[in-house]
Amino acid sequence: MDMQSDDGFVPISKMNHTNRSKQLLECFTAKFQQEPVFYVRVPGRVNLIGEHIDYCGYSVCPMALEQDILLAVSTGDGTMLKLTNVDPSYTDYECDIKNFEICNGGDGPKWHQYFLCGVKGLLDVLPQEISINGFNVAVSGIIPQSAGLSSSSALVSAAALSTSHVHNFNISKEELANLCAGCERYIGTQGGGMDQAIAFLASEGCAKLIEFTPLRCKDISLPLGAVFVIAHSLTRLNKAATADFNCRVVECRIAAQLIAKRQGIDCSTIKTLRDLQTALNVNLHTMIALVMKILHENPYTKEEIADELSITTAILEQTSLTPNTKHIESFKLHQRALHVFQEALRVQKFHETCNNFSSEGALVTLGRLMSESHNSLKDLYECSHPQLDRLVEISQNFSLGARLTGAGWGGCAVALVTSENVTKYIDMLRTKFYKQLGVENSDGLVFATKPNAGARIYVI
Ligand code: ADP
Ligand code: NG1
Ligand code: MG
Repeated sequence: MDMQSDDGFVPISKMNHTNRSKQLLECFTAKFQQEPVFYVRVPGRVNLIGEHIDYCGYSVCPMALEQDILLAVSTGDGTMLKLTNVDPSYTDYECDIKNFEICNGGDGPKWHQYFLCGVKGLLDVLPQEISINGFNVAVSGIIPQSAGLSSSSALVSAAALSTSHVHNFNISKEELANLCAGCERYIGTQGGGMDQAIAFLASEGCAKLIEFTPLRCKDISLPLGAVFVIAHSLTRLNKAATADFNCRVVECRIAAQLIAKRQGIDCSTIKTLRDLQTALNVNLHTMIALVMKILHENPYTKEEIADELSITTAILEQTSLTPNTKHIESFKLHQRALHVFQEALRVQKFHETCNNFSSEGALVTLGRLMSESHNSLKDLYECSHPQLDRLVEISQNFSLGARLTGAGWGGCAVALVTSENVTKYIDMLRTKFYKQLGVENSDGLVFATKPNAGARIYVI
């Protein structure tokens, strides 16, 4: 990683030496009978606003978390890659790094498959003159999993970063972010680039506005006194285990193609709703008006879509669907496209409000935008969960605003709370949410955040 210009490359003395890093070291030495030569840390993230729009090409507002994936690494013998995890429920894995396959079995990928995504992504760009080395890795992760805080991307990104460092390969953070966004798709999910971008480009103390194609990253200074508190709904979804996530991706793609066709644009060149907006050269309000005019609210059948696009259903499956969405027969194009354009507008407003914080009522505006975002994800995008809705509803009543964060279908909520109300808000959730579900100890399930730094390599 090219870290000469910033703090990405850090001496080991600056790493937080905690019980956790001690446990990781013990796990590493017990398994590999040697000391690690470097450590890699990649944070999880919370997305403040801009949900399910990165893969449509629109900007998002995440920040990095303190919760992270930490790897201890040493160069191995020959070309063997050996993985172990401090959590014994993840079984050890090894393979020849020159010859492995990434597969996603029916009920979701195994943990090592995420690691292999990062390895493969990096090896694919490694110049031929660099000889390929195996390596040994012990993993410690404390990002809640399948809960919308991006544990999967932190693992994929940490794998790519360790592969680059083992091979002494100089690659910029931006290149790593782009590369990791692409390689997580080997697991099957067709996500955007938000998680990997914030993992590499985050800086301490600010959230980021991440823009795509090309990837750009701007600081967002969060208003003084604004604290974002994360709460787990105690429901989860592994995004690679079902077709839910990819179904939304393809609904957005098809919505873009259908509007393009009606507007006389060659729809084979349109992959995202933003491609469509760029081709039409109009603003987001006009895009919303087009959705209202062109897309009906009833679900579209595959046949109707094929008819509209003047193609066969077989071609539709080939060009617009994914292997795990080919069986889907009904697509809600109006609702999904409407969410995307309205959410993109909310991101603009959120960013403007943070930049212009002196304006009266700014905190209230930010909170309102977050709550509107949740309502849209619940009603138009249908990616929430009843228990998560309940958590958000309780949170909205005791904060400035709250929403689900990440892909949804379970997972975490994020609420905007003034600093003086954080303790009160957390206590309220303990009583009104967790205790009602029989959970007496909610430590680690609800916590205040502050914007953390991006990926780092700690060298010895
Ligand atoms: P998220 O919303 O956290 O990104 P995903 O469903 O996309 O959730 O990915 C979760 C998967 O990532 C887990 O099922 C596991 O395979 C992998 N994973 C995440 N953290 C770890 C970890 N600490 N150790 C091993 N695997 C992990
Ligand atoms: P999570 O919730 O971390 O799986 C996913 C996508 C993001 C983004 C969000 C929804 C991946 C790796 N991540 O995040 O790109 O689309 O959902 O905003 O697919
Ligand atoms: Mg994920």
